[in-house]
Amino acid sequence: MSENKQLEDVYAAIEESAGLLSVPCAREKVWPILTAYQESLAEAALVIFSMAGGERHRGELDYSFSMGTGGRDPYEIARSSGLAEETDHPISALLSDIRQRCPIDVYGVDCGVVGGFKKAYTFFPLGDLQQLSKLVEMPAMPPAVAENAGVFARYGLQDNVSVVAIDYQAKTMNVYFGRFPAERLEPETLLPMLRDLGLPEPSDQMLKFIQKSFSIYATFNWDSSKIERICFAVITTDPMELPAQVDPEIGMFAQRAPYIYEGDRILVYGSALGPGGEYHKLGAYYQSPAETRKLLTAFDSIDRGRSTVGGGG
Ligand code: GPP
Ligand code: MG
Repeated sequence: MSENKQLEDVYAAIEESAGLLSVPCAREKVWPILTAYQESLAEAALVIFSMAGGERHRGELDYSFSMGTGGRDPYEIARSSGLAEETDHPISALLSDIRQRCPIDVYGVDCGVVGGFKKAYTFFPLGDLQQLSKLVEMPAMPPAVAENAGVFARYGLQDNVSVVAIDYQAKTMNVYFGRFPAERLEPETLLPMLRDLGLPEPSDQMLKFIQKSFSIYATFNWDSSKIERICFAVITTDPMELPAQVDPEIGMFAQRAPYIYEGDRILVYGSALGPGGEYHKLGAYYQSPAETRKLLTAFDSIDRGRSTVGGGG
């Protein structure tokens, strides 16, 4: 397939997804981003369309894709293409701090149809998850990560960092924990951890959802020692998981988001908890090529027998 045809296909799918959510999609906003990352998209990247429920999140569709580590990093591309503003905020040095110190398997990029370029992701090798103690030594890391690291260590997550996300617009960063034993999710372990992190108690339905999660991620900023939110993600092909039940728009997206692989649609649901309460979200895999299945397993719990993904896979 020619690169242009491929970008046109991705663009059409973004437009269709935005349409499902009544999000205005302007070609002049999305197209420059697709062309800036054209080479990555041509590698048949993993492509995910995401949305979140509730008033605060309505009106946006995010599109994310994976990116190889062979060339420039995603933030360098964003800056050189004018998609990200230059800043003297410490966030601008974080990706290079991580690159210098950690093995990176693959990058990721996250953009909004409305908001434009937002995030860069670093995915660590599955067999070489990173230690929180290594992250906190990085000069550009928000101090809040060090301030909360003791809590994560107390609950056994210190060696399980699977991904870091850097949100250049929100000036926040996420630390993702993966491949942890199921016990970490049991209420006796989880509830004291959330309390120690200064977060409210989740509802009973969220607590039940959390039991199935393959990834826990916390959001930090540079201005506060407090965690902004914590999110639990469940990967499945079930279009009726909790977020779809509580939010009809999430349910609709779970049934109708476009995708181009065999079998059932792969869905990653999230439930997030912050000082303001809970909200839910969904990422639907649009493209999930065999060679990037690895990424899927990074977030998967197949090895724990708790995932319903499989089928085609
Ligand atoms: C979770 O973040 C999303 C991912 C880890 C998917 C990335 C996949 C790629 C192929 C790049 P989120 O969107 O739930 O976090 P936030 O709340 O910060 O938006
Ligand atoms: Mg998101």
